[in-house]
Amino acid sequence: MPSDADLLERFRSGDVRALARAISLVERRDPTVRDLEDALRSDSRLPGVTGFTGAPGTGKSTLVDAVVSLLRTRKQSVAVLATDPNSPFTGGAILGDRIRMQRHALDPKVFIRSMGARGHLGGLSLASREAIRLLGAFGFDEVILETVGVGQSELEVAAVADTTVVVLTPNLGDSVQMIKAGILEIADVFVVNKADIDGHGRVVAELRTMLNMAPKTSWKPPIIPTVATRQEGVEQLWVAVLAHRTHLEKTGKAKELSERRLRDETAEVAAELARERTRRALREDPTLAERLLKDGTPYRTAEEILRTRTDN
Ligand SMILES: Nc1nc2c(ncn2[C@@H]2O[C@H](COP(=O)(O)OP(=O)(O)OP(=O)(O)O)[C@@H](O)[C@H]2O)c(=O)[nH]1
Ligand SMILES: [Mg+2]
Repeated sequence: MPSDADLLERFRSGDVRALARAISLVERRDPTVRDLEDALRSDSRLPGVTGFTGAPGTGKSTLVDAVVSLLRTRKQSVAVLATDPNSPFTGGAILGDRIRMQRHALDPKVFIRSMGARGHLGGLSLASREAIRLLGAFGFDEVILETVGVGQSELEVAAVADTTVVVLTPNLGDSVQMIKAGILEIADVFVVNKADIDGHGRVVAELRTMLNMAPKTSWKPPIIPTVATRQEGVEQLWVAVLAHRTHLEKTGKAKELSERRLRDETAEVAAELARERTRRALREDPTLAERLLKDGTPYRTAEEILRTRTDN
């Protein structure tokens, strides 16, 4: 592995391996990436960030692949971050079947990378936010996040993406009534994929009824039917994503959102630092640890640690 001494230079010159290396540092929470980030700050522009989430096998990767193709015909560069909440760190290895985008593998304007989330302090959102800033500094126009909708992962994606696309299909066995709680709130755009199979119309109709019953908001999530395997509906999908982006800009929500996220991210990082500091104090100070065990006072001990310890 090349040394990191010239990482900044290689990154600036557009060396994709330097980008991959920087994201690995982020993934491992290696603080040396901070110098790179500081140096890059002035180059940074934020890319458009679109998240795709949905149950396993709904066709997210196939759709994302089709969106990548569409964006490439428009001469836009695009990075795909595929995250799997069930996998440990991948070090950038492609998560087998989960990503079906091999046809873009040789296109230098397409960057595809997977990130594992298991065991990641602060969850996926901290790592993906940092990765998105790096991708922006590297010059990518668009970033697409794909995550399997299990556990909390779709909420984490929604916390990072400007626009969240929730992918449903007719053959999930669950009718729309059984859509996981919380999904309606995070969806900016619904895709009902696999429009080529039976039951599609019913899912669309049920979803529409359900959305009509939801409280009125300034943005009503559109429902886009697609056949990802045939690239059908993909242009309409992207029109909907861009319309949502325009809505965010026009209503001032884009600015509000990015400010709120910076505050939230800072709070999350602070929580993570405090956690690390506390674990270290308890590990390195047997007296403190013994007292905690004897008295059973986690709150008081935590407050004391935060009040009296520093990291250096
Ligand atoms: N009939 C039909 N099959 C589709 C369509 N889109 C995707 N598929 C198939 O559905 C299967 C799953 O597609 P993926 O794109 O891997 O789905 P995914 O949501 O990324 O799956 P995970 O990442 O494992 O959650 C594959 O066999 C696809 O070929 C579609 O529009 N119609
Ligand atoms: Mg996939």
